[in-house]
Amino acid sequence: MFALNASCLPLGTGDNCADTATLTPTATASATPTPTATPVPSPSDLNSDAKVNVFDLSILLSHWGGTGLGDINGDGTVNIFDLSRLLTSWTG
Ligand SMILES: [Ca+2]
Ligand SMILES: [Ca+2]
Repeated sequence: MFALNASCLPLGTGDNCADTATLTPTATASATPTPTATPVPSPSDLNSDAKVNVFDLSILLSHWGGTGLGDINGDGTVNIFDLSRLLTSWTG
């Protein structure tokens, strides 16, 4: 099919006025799944409820001076430094 081109003067068979523009398929963007951000569990979330609040504070205080649970910074003792980290991570 020839496209009407008013600015073209047909010569010979008129092929010179043929619409030479070819349709090139455009790449369609395929839907790529967007990775969902996985919340990084806070080490201050001592009871693993995805919040850092009074319950975690209670756990920390109940282990105060000891080891293990509540030792947020992993230095072997539950102390003011762990409390500081917990309060910094406080979500309420
Ligand atoms: Ca918690
Ligand atoms: Ca500690």
